[in-house]
Amino acid sequence: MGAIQKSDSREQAVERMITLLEQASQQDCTLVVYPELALTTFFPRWYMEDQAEVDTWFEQQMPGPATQPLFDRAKALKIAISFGFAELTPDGQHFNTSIMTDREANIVGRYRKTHLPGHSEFDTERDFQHLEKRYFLPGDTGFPVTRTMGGIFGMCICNDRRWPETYRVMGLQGVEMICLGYNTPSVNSQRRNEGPADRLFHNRLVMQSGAYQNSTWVVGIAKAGVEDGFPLIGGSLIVDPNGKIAVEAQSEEDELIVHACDLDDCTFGKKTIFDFARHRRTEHYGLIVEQTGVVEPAL
Ligand code: CDV
Repeated sequence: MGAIQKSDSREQAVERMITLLEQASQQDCTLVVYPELALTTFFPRWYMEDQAEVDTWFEQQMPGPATQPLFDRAKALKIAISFGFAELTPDGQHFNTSIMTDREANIVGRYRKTHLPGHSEFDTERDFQHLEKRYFLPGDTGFPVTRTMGGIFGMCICNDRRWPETYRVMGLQGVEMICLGYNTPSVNSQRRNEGPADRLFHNRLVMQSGAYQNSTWVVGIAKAGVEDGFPLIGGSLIVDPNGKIAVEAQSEEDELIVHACDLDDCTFGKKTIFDFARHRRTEHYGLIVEQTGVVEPAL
């Protein structure tokens, strides 16, 4: 999806999502994946102190009044969908969430972002803010997978894609397709010379590795373009279970990319080099869960 400006309404975003859905139907798609925070601008770039204002960016119902038309159209076209939004739960918790539906528009999977990047207070050292740690709680879902449409599907969100643990936890549940959306600034706010070329390189690097090392399809979808003066990379792609890019977006506008993903293509890698049951050595992996930060050996 292209940019969504701060002044754009959810209804406008949903209208664009429905247009893409119609295009997908013309090409016989059975699943359409949209980006992280697909209904609004990437609001964590804005510093807000008033919680009532913050809450205006969140959805208290899914589907809700603005999103019901998307669910209705998806159901009519028999297309499963996955998209991200800011979720405010009935008990007042704030999450950066993605859902997935089946082809009848029933929600069959819900994932809440685990690896929240950024910071929680205004940071004068950065070129622009990234306040996800201010507005969201770390997800409480872990990385569940869902059996639907004859396959095993999982989700993660944006920064999660940079962490090998994300893919491996789903890989250990036999995942065959990981759907993920992202909003990645084109420039590193803490290192100006890290621009779009580096950002796109890392984008491909992490998703191709995650796909290959777990023999799964990865569908990574950008919100791209310039939102209120802040550029986001594009580079939406579909990676096959061998780690190769099957198709990649060419624009930073609303653009449908399509690929016929055969989930059986996951079998070869899962039965050979990445047959986890035969080859993993968990007796040596303890540090990964016992320790969060780096502990260097004594000098
Ligand atoms: N929305 C994100 O999670 N963005 C991060 C940026 C901050 C690096 C990302 O991993 O793309």
